[in-house]
Amino acid sequence: MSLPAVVPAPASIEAGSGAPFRLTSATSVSGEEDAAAALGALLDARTGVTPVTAEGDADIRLVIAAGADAESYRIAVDEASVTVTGADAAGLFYGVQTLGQLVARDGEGWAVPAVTIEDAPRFAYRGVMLDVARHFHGVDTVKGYIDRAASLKLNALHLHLTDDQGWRIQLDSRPELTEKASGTAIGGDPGGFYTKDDYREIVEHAASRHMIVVPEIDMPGHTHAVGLAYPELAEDPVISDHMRQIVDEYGGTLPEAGVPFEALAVGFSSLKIHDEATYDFVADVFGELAAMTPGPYLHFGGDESLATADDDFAYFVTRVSALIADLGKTPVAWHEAGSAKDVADSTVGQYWGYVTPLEGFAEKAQTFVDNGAGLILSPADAIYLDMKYPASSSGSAVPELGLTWANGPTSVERAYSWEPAEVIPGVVDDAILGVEAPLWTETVRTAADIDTMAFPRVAAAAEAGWSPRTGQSDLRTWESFRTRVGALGPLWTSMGIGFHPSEEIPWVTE
Ligand code: TNX
Repeated sequence: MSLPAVVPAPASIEAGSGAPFRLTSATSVSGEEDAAAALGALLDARTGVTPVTAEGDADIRLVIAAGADAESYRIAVDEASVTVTGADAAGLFYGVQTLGQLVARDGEGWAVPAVTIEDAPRFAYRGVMLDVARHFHGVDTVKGYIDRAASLKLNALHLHLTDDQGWRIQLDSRPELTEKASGTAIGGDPGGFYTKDDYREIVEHAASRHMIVVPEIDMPGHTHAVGLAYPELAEDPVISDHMRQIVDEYGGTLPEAGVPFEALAVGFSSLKIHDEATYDFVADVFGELAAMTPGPYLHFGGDESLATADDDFAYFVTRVSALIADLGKTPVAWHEAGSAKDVADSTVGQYWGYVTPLEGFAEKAQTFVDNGAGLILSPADAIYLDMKYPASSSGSAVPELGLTWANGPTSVERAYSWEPAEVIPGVVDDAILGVEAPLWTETVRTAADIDTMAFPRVAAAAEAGWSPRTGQSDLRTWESFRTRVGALGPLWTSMGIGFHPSEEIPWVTE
């Protein structure tokens, strides 16, 4: 018998020999209340059957038993009962997600195959990033994305809250930011921002799904919007030939100081590096954000600062990383910040180069490894979810959504076929904090667009972050993955996920 399909692949899974557990309207559940509620919602959406709550040993038992690794869980299913044991609340939640994937049609009814699963994550940090600056995405969309990501055992939502096109988070210390720099987005679309209550709601919803929020305020580049609120902090835009080409190709107009920027080009803006007012601003922004954010990380960007001189960039990164560390938070920055040799030691680098690094990229990333803080891996030619999908063989054109700069179009197979410990030479598991799949939103305007771009490729990123390394499990192959993902089609549909029906995947319809 073939093994039931679980994504991301569990550390160990063994099919039992007995009959399956049958789910009926009489099925009872006992144990942890939050986990029972999560399971009830999942089963209701997938099957229409909601287990009844019972005291003591019910048919489905949801238990926390401390002692095993953080976030780990165990599932034992036989004909009579289902037991899910988490090492902690997160582990139990992940066990419930796996159980949701195991439920399958059984004639007219529903059943869970006899199976034993023992599972624990490979990496502590498993993230998705959503860019809400290029196009704004409201609280409900973000909450939906949290639910979707958590179902794949991802535990971090990185919000790219600011960029040249807009500032999306309200701050009491600097109200002009949202008053003057949040109203627009790419292509003349409306902007928007999160109030402090909105942000709190997102943080709380994430926590209920065992996710942290990692807020990013991108600087010293990607700061044109700051100049709309505080012209005195911003340098004039620096226009390159490359930018002229991008604006020719994708439309819009070149940036102009004091005018909202609605096109796609990057690398033209910079904060003033040698003005103390800049650091007062940075202190206000990260000070307030630290107080609003229970998670340990504050991301300060640092990517593509092409309009900032190299030594100015290093000076800025050194100061800002130290400022964040002094707030008691762990700074995170895109890997370019590793060119500053004095970046605060606790700073985590986020690598966005390719699966095979281009010249210079690995060296910058190495700084964070040498400092002992390590790396989050986001290889752009594999798990940048904003890259286009390939055209289907039926001859339809390359799908409209998405960009191509990172060796795109990016197939699901390419999103899957890389191994975290083989990206940067010498950087293996102990220096890798985890894996994160970014979704930039230059072309991504709606919740449906997010679903299409993320699913199924985000499942490949989840497997890279959670599952045993390539070669250490029979399940860690593209052939296995595509079959297992295909089996999730009906579950994803029941969750309302409008996934891209990639023809690389043998989708099951029920
Ligand atoms: C690069 S890679 C960016 C973003 C763009 C993205 C589009 C990196 C850290 N930054 O500014 O939105 O490409 O794919």
